[in-house]
Amino acid sequence: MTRYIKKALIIGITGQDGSYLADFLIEKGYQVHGIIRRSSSFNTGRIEHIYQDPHEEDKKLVLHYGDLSDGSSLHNIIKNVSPDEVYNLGAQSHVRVSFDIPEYTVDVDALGTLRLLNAVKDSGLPIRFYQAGSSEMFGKVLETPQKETTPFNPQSPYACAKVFSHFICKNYRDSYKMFIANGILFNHESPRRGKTFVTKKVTEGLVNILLGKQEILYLGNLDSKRDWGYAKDYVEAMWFMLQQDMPDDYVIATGETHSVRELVEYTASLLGYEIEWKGNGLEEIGFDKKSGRELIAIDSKYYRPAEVDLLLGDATKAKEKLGWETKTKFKDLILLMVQEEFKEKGLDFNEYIK
Ligand code: NAP
Ligand code: F7E
Repeated sequence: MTRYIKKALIIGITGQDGSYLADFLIEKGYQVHGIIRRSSSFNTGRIEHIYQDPHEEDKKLVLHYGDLSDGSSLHNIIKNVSPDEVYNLGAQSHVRVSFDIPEYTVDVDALGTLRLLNAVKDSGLPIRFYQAGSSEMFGKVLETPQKETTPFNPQSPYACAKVFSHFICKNYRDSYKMFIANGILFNHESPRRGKTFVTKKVTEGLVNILLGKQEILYLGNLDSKRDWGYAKDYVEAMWFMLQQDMPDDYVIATGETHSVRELVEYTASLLGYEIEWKGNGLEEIGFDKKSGRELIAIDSKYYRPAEVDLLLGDATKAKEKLGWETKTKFKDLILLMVQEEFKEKGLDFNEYIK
């Protein structure tokens, strides 16, 4: 019988962060439990490499059906699993989509957190709880760089829901003396990033264009700026937050900001293109200076009713208190995402780009 050091429950285990966190915790010697949603198709692609036959005993990874919109499932799972640590990474996490399905987003991203907190509280167990807060909560920023004390000014249903979750977590921490840490994580990306988020869309799209699998890449606002880090680095920070003597809130960021335009230009340069821009607004196009080929065009459907123009995080507190610092900055991150695009297609980036 395997001796696990602790039991963790991850809500959102099938997502980008959940899958990296599961890898990280299993490596540390945890037994990892994850909540997955019922789906008519497989949604476990990101955890396939650690998935085990459900009939195997004493597994390092155990999956349970549940949903943040269903409080009874959360209560039952918490009761049956009795985890030491709970990581709430479950969310409708797409900001643009949250404008299309605002009630659903708030139900899952705000009330879902409350349901989970109640399940943890009612269990009476000394569970440590991590809440996945977001730099989107800073919204139209009231201070730059943004840190733990910067006021929130959310600009989307997604961000409003995350602000609720942040404060209800603080409220439960203060009211019931629960160990709850709020992470305020700036954008973090990886080869496992969902395909409709901009870093994945750009790296995958431009590689596809180079390989003749796609004609053109349509994007929205090229001028918004983000502090982009690597998801694998960021899940370590979540764990550190739950290993402290006292629960607290932490900004996790790289301290660098880049525009979507720079993201396109840098990714293209790795593939041997040199991007030049012409036109304005919806008419703007990005083309390769050498061949004259059009690579980027604008589609208004990717614009948001309200945009977050600039995010830049100050993670000094995390460095001082958690000893956490990002290992991967923007250029390394984009390079590793491009290399992985080639690998997924059975190609070697260094061989191909000579
Ligand atoms: P993601 O890839 O979109 O994963 C979201 C996860 O939540 C998936 O496992 C998804 O399940 C699950 N989920 C969605 N609706 C659910 C529901 N009703 N009940 C239970 N689970 C549900 O997101 P991520 O990038 O890994 O982000 C993880 C968390 O951090 C999210 O809360 C996100 O809002 C937050 N966050 C992300 C970033 C970032 O830059 N990545 C930054 C700050 C905060 P399916 O696979 O079935 O869809
Ligand atoms: O957009 C612009 C878009 O969708 C980044 C989520 O993980 O991080 C993520 O939210 C920027 C925005 O991420 C396209 O307008 C231009 O300004 O990759 P994104 P996000 O909205 O910052 C935060 C921290 C979270 O918490 C969220 O869960 O890129 N942009 N053109 C585009 N964005 C997308 N998706 N698609 C485009 O075509």
